[in-house]
Amino acid sequence: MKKRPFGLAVAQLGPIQPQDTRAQCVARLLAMMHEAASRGAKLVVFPELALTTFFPRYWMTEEEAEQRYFEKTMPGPETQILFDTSKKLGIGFYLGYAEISKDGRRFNTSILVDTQANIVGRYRKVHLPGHSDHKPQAPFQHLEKKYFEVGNEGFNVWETMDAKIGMCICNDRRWPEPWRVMALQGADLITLGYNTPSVNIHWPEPSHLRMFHNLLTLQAAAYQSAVWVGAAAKAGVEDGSHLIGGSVIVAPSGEIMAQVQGVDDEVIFCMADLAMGDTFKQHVFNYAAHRRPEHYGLITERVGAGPALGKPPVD
Ligand code: CDV
Repeated sequence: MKKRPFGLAVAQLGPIQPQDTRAQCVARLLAMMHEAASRGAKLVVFPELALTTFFPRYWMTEEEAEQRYFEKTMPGPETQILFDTSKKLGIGFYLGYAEISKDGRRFNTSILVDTQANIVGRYRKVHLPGHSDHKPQAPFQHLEKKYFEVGNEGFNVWETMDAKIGMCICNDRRWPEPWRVMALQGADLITLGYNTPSVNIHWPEPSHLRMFHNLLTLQAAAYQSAVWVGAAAKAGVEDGSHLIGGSVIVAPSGEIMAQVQGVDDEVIFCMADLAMGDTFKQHVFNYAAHRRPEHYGLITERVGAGPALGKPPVD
């Protein structure tokens, strides 16, 4: 099978402190965009909410959050330079940020920008973890359900940059459904950014499980969806709260092809052969030949688990 090389970079961000400015964050993203381009990348994946600290850890009014942390336009005054540089270097990018839509709604959003700096796609996060009430007893909050609406544009794949590229964000990676919906659009590559705290505020989860589940979901999903995965974390200690990091590039075989070494700003790169996904799609995961959707109805009929449907055989 003819190779389909695609230069894929993932740019992990070290911590962004609450006092750090947009301009400082953008300067760090630009430095990594330059490095990614110099290593031959056609696309660089940045994290979820890459322009600010992970602000859902703080209780504040929605109005204050909008003022401090949300983007009213994209590109905006501070982010225009990312687009100008992308065009100059001929590199596309995935960027996560807090979006206020034209009609004033708040979403946890990512965009896909092509090598000519056109915004070709937008994804608004569907699976919002955490809570909307104030939990003063918790070491920090996880208020995505307070600050964001559930995304209203579904899980899409865009044909761009000689590939079929999908997007999701952070918690989405733990659920099989987004992967399958994007795989059913023939995705070659699925991109995502994430902010995963090292502490689970809801139960005393052993800390090693945080990274285990991160890699488990990314590797299983890459294999079961026959896609490449570029997953970019925000990492390290933000204002006393540690984020796990662990950014990776995973092949459709489920193997990790590149992984960060630390919890600072770091670019990883792989010349991904998109044809590897085609092989899996034509054999073990030939969906047209082997899927049996007539037996998957409960996936869309039920939200939570309901009664068991098994009965003794009658014949
Ligand atoms: N930003 C996230 O969506 N974080 C969640 C945490 C809260 C578990 C995640 O799934 O990593």
